[in-house]
Amino acid sequence: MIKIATAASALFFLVSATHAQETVSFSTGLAQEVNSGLIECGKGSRPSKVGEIESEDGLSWTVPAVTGYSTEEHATDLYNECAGIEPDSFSDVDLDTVPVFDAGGEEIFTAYIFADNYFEFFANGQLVAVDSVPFTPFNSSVVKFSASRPVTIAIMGVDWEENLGLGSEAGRGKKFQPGDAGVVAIISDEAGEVVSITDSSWKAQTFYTSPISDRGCLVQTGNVRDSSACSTAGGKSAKGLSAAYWPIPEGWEQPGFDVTAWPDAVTFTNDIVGVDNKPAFTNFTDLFDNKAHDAQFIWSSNLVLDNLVLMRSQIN
Ligand SMILES: [Ca+2]
Ligand SMILES: [Ca+2]
Ligand SMILES: [Ca+2]
Ligand SMILES: [Ca+2]
Repeated sequence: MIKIATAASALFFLVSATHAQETVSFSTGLAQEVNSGLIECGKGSRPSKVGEIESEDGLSWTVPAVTGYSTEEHATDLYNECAGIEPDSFSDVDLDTVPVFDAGGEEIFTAYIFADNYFEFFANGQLVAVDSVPFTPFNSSVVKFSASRPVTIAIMGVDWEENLGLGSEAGRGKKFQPGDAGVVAIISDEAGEVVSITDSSWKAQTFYTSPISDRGCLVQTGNVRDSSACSTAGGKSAKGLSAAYWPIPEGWEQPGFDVTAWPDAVTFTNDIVGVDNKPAFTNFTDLFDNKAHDAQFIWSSNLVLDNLVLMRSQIN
């Protein structure tokens, strides 16, 4: 009898622990705008607004994400229309002017990044730099850092939004059209040898999924947060649209943080992400579509509805 009771309590504890790990919060409708735009660019760019919203369990969330945009070092621009930096190709970029961030080590690495829409880049737990353009126009970046191997690379990716809390923007005749995401990166060592590309060997986990028109479509199994059954159709009004949030674990970017239980990153083609008309990408295919080391766009399993995705890899 005691034995059974003990087994039952142990089982209850296990279930609770698993449940706590999977806890999801939901909000309904639009967030309150707290910033009307992190950057002034013009040129038809969308304002990079920031909002706050309370979920139904009483927690407070910043959308699309809490970022270091206003306080942290911006990455050097490969291509940035807002700053008038628009080289035709990689050979026109002067890499000597890129500052080297000291992430604790002697070896110097160079990373090239294009994100739809925003990234923060960490090496061995330290924030190297953040994307210089949060939303649009699309831009691309380069960062250098010194570190010791193994190097844990962590990227926070944010698919920015116009309709705060509802992961959507005006487009295709709808006011609430969900936008898509994706991050591509290639990292080389001092000799120019490629040491890392974004691909399915990376880990990727979502922390904000929106808009959701039917909460029953979201399926959680362990660490898998699967929204593939959710509609990506968007709509003409905010009525009935929700968002799902999971708290970002403390120290997720640190080398000691174990991501083995996170899902593998999912890769997406250039066509799916839609980079054809984006010179921030197409002027740098030497980098992002390198013939010997073709970096892939990565994200979580839902390129459209997952809007805040943490990605991790390691350079050995
Ligand atoms: Ca950007
Ligand atoms: Ca986007
Ligand atoms: Ca590629
Ligand atoms: Ca999205």
